[in-house]
Amino acid sequence: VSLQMMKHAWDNYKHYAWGLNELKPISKQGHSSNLFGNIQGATIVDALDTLYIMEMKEEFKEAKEWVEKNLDFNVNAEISVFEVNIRFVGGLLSAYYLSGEEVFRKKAVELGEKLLPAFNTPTGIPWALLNIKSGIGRNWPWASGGSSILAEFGTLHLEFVHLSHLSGNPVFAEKVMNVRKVLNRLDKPEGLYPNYLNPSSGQWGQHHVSIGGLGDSFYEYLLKAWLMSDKTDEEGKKMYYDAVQAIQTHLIRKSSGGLTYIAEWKGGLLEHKMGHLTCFAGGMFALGADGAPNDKTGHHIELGAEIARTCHESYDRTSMKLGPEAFRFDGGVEAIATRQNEKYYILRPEVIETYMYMWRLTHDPKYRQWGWEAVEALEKHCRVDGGYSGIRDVYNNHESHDDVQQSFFLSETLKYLYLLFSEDDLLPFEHWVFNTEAHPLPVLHKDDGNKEEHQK
Ligand code: DMJ
Repeated sequence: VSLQMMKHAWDNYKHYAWGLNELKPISKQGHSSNLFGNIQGATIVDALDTLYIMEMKEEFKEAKEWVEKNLDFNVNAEISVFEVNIRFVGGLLSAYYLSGEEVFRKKAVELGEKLLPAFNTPTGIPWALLNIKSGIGRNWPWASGGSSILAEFGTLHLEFVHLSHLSGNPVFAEKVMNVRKVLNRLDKPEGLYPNYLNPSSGQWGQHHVSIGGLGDSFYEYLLKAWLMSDKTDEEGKKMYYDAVQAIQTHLIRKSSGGLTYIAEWKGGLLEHKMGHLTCFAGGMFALGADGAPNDKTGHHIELGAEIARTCHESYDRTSMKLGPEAFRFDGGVEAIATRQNEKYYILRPEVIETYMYMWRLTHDPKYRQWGWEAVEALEKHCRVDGGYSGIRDVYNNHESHDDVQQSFFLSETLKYLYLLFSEDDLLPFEHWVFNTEAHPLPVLHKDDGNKEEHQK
C-alpha cells in the first residue's frame, strides 16, 4: 500500500511540479518554500532513497537524471542550514550509499562545502541561515537575542561525519565535534539543554527546553552519533543518556488518565503540552534502550511504548484519526489540541516513525495495527486527485486542505510505513541509522577502512 501511495505522490509531483521544491496537490502546481532559497528539487532529492528502497526503478532513474543535469548549488540563495543539511545532504548521502552512484557523492560533498561558511562565528556554533553565494550567515530574527537553535546546529553531526568519511577531508567532522565541545563546556540548567544558544557570546538564550520543535533532533543525533560510530563515540553516548536522565526527572509526567507525556520547560515551569514533533521520542527511547546504563533497558523500552500509546491516543481522539500539531494535558483535557492554531496535520511522520521503531524492537502487533489506522486515515482525508495534502483541522468532520505535499511525506512518512510492514532485514538497525529526515546512513564499522565495504 505505501508503494501505491508513493506512486500517487510521486506521479503527481512529476506531473505538476517537476523540478520545483514541492507540490500543491489541490491547485496542481509547484510550491516553493523559502527554507531552501532557490535551491530546487527538494521533493526529488528527499524521495531518492524511498524510490530506491521501494524498487521504483524507473522513477529512481528519472530522479537521478534530474540530479545530474539540474541540481545546482551555484545560486544566490539564503537557505536554512539545517533544512538543507537534513533533506539535501542527507538525501544525497543515502542515495549514494544505497545505489553506489558517484554523482550523489559528488553533489553531497559539493553542497557540504557550500555550508561550511555557516560555522564562521566566534564560537563555531553555526548560523541558522546562510547565503550560499556570499557565505554570509545570520540567525532567525525571532530567535532569543540572536541565538542559534539547538535542533538546528545540533542536527548536522551524522551528515558531516559522513562527508568527511566520503571526501577524505576532516574539516566537516571537525566543525561538528567543535559544536559538541562548546556544549560540553557550558553549564546546563538542571542538566537540561536550552533551545537557544548565542553563537557570538557562547551563552544560552531563553531557558526554554523542548523535546519537540527547536530541541528534538539534537537529542536524536547524540544517540545516533554513538550508534553510527559502531558504539565507539563514548562522548555522544554519555551526553545522550545524561540528557535522557534530566528529561525523565524534569519533563516526563503522567496524566491522571494514565498517559505518559513529555512537557515543555520554561525557566523551571512546565507547559503541559506535547507536540506532534515530540512523538519521535518514543522511537528514540526504544532505539537507545539497549545501551542504557544501570540495567535500565526495559525501562527505556517501556518509556518508548508509553509515548507511542499517548501519541496514538492523540490520533484516536480526533475525528479524522490523524494527530494534531500539538496536544495538551491541562484544563481538563488529555492528548487533545485546545487551540485552533494547533489542530492541523501536515503529513508529519513522527508518530508512524515511533510505531516503526516499536514494531522492530518489540514485534507487538498493535504497532502495525496503529500504522494501518494511519494509512486508512491518510487515504480517506489527505489523498486528493493531485497527490496528498495536509489538513487544517483534524477535529472537523470536513477536510479543509492546506494544499501542500511536504517533501518529508515522501522521504519519511511513506518510508517508515513501508518499513513498518517489511521484514526486519530491510535496512537492519545494526548497519544503518536514519537521519532525522529518514535518510539511512551506514554505521561506520570499526574495521571498515574503506567505504566499499558497507553493507547494502
Ligand atoms: C522533518 O523535516 C524532520 O523530521 C525534522 O526533524 C522535523 N520536521 C520534519 C517532519 O515533521
